[in-house]
Amino acid sequence: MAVQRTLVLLKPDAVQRGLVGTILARFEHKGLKLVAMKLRSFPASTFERHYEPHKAKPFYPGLVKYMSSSPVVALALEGVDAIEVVRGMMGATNSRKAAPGTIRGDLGMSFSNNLVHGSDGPESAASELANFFGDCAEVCNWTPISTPWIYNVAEELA
Ligand code: IDP
Ligand code: MG
Repeated sequence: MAVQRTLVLLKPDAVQRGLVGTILARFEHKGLKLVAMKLRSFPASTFERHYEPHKAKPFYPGLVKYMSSSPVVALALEGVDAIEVVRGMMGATNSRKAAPGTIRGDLGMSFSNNLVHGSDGPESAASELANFFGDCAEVCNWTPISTPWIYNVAEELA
């Protein structure tokens, strides 16, 4: 168990479909802590860096174009095992195959336009957070009053 930070993107389709509040509420209700948030039309170069591991894939040019076609909401979320928790909440990449109860499974029908991104490991989380939030100045260190009710502090946050 470790407290982690992860990068979440509410992709252009989530913003265009008016699902920002719905998706953000799922993360808040789960107990993940919001530590940074911005809505922006990021330049293509931001997504070229973000999707660098997929550079050789045939869908890469279309993916960069889609992500820079409309505003995106970038979030930094924090919690115990936050990376895995968020990935589970997102569901499978292909929204048509994503399990009911997941964000993609409940709200989407597309493989490429799949509403949400979440970092897939500690190293990608660190580089993705730096890409969207620069240095730590844009991330808020704070303690929600709900923390001792969300966690067993002695067991899970010691
Ligand atoms: P993930 O978002 O579930 O981690 P990745 O395999 O990392 O999935 O792919 C990054 C993004 O690229 C996906 O979320 C999706 O938007 C897009 N993508 C992945 N595979 C395909 C594909 O085969 N066709 C079209 N778009 C794809
Ligand atoms: Mg991925």
